[in-house]
Amino acid sequence: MNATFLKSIVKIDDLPKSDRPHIAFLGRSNVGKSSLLNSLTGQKGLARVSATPGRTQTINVFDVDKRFYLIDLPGYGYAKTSKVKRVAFEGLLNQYLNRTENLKLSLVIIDARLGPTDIDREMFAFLEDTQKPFVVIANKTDKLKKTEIAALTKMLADDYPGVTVVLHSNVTNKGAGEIRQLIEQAIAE
Ligand SMILES: Nc1nc2c(ncn2[C@@H]2O[C@H](COP(=O)(O)OP(=O)(O)O)[C@@H](O)[C@H]2O)c(=O)[nH]1
Ligand SMILES: [Mg+2]
Repeated sequence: MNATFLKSIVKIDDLPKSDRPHIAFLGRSNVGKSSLLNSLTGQKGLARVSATPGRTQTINVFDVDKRFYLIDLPGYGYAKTSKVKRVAFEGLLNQYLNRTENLKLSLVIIDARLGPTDIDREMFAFLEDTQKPFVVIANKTDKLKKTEIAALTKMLADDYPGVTVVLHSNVTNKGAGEIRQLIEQAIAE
């Protein structure tokens, strides 16, 4: 997957006008959205990986072979930014989700160590209610024991039957092939 950085935007009107498919990376700050984008494209420095949560307050758009876009969205539910900023930024995320007609798949990344938090569950409910296709990526599985992975898998299967869950780690690259396949399937539809 050969991706190039296209632009960072802070206003929804600045999204590309093309009707190419979009694949979105969603999740709380620091769950590993940018790292996943880098590992899927095999380009380490592509999306900036930040050790400081809440830094990505823009929508970063990447072009893949002039076929589709990878969209690195602002992290949600980050409480430490100022209240005003937080609203604006959730506004941008909301606007994106409500207005993008070509959104073929959202990869909702969660921290496998925590499991889905309340705000992650709100996001799943929003995507279900608005009938937007999504899969859950349980990231940082390198930090879990086998029994913990099994428990998380069971919890997600019980709470969200029918939702595809991929166990992933940016450290071991586990799950990356499966995610690439899901992306290719989604843009082919
Ligand atoms: N152990 C481990 N650390 C990860 C993994 N993915 C991301 N990280 C780390 O988590 C932090 C946040 O990652 P980043 O991609 O910037 O998250 P973002 O805010 O969601 O874009 C960085 O320090 C990454 O190195 C993973 O699979 N395993
Ligand atoms: Mg990021």
